[in-house]
Amino acid sequence: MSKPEILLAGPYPEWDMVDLEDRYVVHRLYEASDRDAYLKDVGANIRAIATRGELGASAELMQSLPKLEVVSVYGVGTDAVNLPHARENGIRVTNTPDVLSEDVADMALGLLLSAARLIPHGDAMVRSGLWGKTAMPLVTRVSGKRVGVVGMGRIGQAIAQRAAAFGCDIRYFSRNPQTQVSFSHEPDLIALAKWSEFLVVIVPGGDATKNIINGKVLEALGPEGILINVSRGSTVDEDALIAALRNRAIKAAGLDVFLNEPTIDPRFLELDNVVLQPHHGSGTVETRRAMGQLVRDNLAAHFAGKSLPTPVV
Ligand code: 8YV
Repeated sequence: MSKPEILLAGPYPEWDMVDLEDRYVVHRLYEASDRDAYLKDVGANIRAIATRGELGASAELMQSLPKLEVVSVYGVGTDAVNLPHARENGIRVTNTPDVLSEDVADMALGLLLSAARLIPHGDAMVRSGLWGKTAMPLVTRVSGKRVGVVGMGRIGQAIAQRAAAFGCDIRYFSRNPQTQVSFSHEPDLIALAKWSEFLVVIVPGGDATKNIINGKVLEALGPEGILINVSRGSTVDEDALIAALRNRAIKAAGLDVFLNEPTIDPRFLELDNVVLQPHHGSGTVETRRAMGQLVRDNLAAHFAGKSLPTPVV
């Protein structure tokens, strides 16, 4: 039997490629200089897309693949996949939940510690030989503070547990209270921001949460407040955030996600009160291996006619 043909929307680690090449005819969209011409050339027989969280799959891409059956996302977020289009056209969609929650939560705490304790600043000071010549500023304590978590899904819970281990007081905002968690639900985001010393954003991306962190929320967080975003760039109004950081309307931010990745707004680079990461919350060997395995397990289950391990649609 001939191997099914699949489209890779973005690169995968070598350990996934060995298995993918073994089972499928793999077409690498990201290597094409002319995407449209490439899709015209190879699209007719493609039955699956293996994509990444930030790349997703647009309706246009799916439309260009008449035999498309399944989209497997290497990531938990499916905001970049046109889910209504997939639903209407009987295209299955899978993602990689759970396996990345702990690492993304670690990144949130890492950014919080970095932004509050000025760890990148201290590192630069030591490297540049300024230690002893200039004073390291006194920094902000993390333990025991009030932490607001925006979004209390699996990753939000992992963040809250970590902050609780630091002796922090935790409240969260979400559309509905989560009955399985013991933290206090705050239905008003502005009230949560006012109460919080640190505000950590981990809601799914997409239209429902676009710019949920706006100028008003940042104003409520206030000049001693620190914002952490490990969700999607779309959840934060970047103009408002840059203005708030510039004017010291908030103290600092730690960001793993941006609107235009990887070509982020260059104004971020001029700020000394923001810690920047290249969307790498899930980027540990352990988690990326598990994510790749789940992508491959979903594809294998689909082509074997079995139920999908982690279906979204
Ligand atoms: C990944 C993510 O970095 O899970 C998600 O939704 O955005 C991240 O875990 C990404 O999917 C890898 O490309």
